[in-house]
Amino acid sequence: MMNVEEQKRAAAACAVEFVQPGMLVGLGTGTTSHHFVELLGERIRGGLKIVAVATSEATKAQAKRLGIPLTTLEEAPNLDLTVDGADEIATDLTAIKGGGGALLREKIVASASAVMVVIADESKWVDTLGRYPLPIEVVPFGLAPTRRAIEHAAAEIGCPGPAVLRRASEGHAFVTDGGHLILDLALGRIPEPRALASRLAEIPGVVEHGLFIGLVRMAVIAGPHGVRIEEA
Ligand code: A5P
Repeated sequence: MMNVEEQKRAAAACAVEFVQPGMLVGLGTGTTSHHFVELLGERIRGGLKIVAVATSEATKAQAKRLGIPLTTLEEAPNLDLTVDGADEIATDLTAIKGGGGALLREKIVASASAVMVVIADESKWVDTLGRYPLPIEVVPFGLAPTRRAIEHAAAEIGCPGPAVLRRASEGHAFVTDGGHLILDLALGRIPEPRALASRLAEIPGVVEHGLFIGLVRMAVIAGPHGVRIEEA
């Protein structure tokens, strides 16, 4: 029986087989993506030729260490495939991302990709999104009214919950690679992700939210006994 770390590794190992020679590949962020990048590095050492775009400074550093050739979306605006983790993925393949704080770059990279594949252990697979607090990236200026507007928007669509400023382990506010802050919106349940997504997008001060809707083509889910593929 696989433990959670082995499940993450197994999902990553399955997805790394989707990478074909010559592809432009988006590299996700987080502990599951970390396995994927490591396994991709092994394939590259074995002769695979691809070029990648990283979704965070952390992933960029890992890819550089492993000798994975990197480019930017300026050089390569159309990617073939992005493989990334998720905090939650629902049966309709809508997802919550941003637990690692990289949601903005992750969403830009996923949107620039022909195919996005999510890799996850079974604990991320849910009927309804929302048990995991929704990360929302905001600009520091005007944090208090932005937070109030976010809480108001959530209450309006019937899922009230506090938006809590994310802190780094040292206690100060967590700052994203783009220099923004994260508010984690604890809702418990998001019955209508599309409605919430469009309300959040209207709020000045919100840079991006962690709801990924219509972006995920395939999910590779690993449970204690093996891996399965869910398709949209
Ligand atoms: C990073 O910002 C996130 O979107 C991650 O992809 C997500 O939090 C999953 O991370 P883990 O693979 O570490 O659970």
